[in-house]
Amino acid sequence: MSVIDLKSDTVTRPDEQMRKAMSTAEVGDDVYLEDPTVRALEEKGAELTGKEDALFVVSGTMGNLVAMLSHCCAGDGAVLGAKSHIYYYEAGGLSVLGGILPLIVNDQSGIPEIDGIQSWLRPENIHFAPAKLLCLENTHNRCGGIAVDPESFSETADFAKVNGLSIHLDGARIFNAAIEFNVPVTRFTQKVDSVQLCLSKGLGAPVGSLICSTSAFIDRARFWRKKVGGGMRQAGIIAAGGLYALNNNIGRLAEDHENAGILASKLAEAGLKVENTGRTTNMVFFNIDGEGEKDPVFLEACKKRGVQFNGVGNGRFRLVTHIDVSRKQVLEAADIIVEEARVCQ
Ligand code: TLP
Repeated sequence: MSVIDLKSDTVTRPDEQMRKAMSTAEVGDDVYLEDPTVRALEEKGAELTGKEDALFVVSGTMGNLVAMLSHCCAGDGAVLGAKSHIYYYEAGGLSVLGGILPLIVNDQSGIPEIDGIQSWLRPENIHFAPAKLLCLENTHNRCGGIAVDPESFSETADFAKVNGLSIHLDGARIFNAAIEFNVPVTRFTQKVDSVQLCLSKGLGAPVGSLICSTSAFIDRARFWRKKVGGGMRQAGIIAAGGLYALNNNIGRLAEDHENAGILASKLAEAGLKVENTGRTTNMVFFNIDGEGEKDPVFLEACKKRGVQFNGVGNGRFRLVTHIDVSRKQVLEAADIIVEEARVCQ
């Protein structure tokens, strides 16, 4: 039985051409700044995002952490969406390793509310941890994979800037947002001081993320990456996969969005409760009846028939389309999910 894996866009495997690029990559010791392939990847990331420089890190989580450590000192506050990946899914690294206080704001629409950000802009006072940084996320994972439009994004970023906050963008899927609105990725990245982008999500590389920012910031980030044990040696082998992805796999993200749209329509037509968050990119969220007690049974029944995906709690499920799932498989998966949901509900 072939498996249709919709758990995440992190599950992709490098194809033949990407593997060839990796196996033939020129390498050196990157801690000595001697790996030409890592350097080429960093230069490409900086060029695409319109930043001066970039740094290759092992994961999105490390990219966000190292960026936050480079922006803030212990005791500083970072304004974060309550549903942001940094707050929800990164094991509290910012507080454990950086002594940074999360200042939480409602981000139900995919972006922190301006009133909420405002409420953390408190006067200097010995009682308050000062707000130093605002973190944004685009596309927004837990809010349905929603792509935040360039206008709302700019309005929020401009508000933060005018009020003296630095801005970090968790752009794990920033190319999905750019493709969705058919704008250059710089429409988003020019509004922020630093961006973390993942090579190992929809872009299909096996490992890695880039932090892109000014040269001075990247020097600081390199220092922090070393402190958290992220200095790599002949990393060109994995960087080559990322470079191949940036050169070849950005445009095709549109296919994943189309496939997610088809999947969402199929489930909705069959009467499943599909969340409609507007620009949902490569993710589909849907709900089945109950408080979550049927979730494991439903997931297992689909898995037994070759369709894998994750529950995110209380009868809510996420399906993610990606480079390793074809249109035909998406249609097959929709039929199986609908049938098993009927049995479970
Ligand atoms: N997200 C993963 C899980 O951790 C939930 C997924 O399957 O979607 N920012 C965003 C917006 C992300 O979605 C993720 C990964 C990360 C950062 C972290 O990236 P990695 O997994 O490379 O540390």
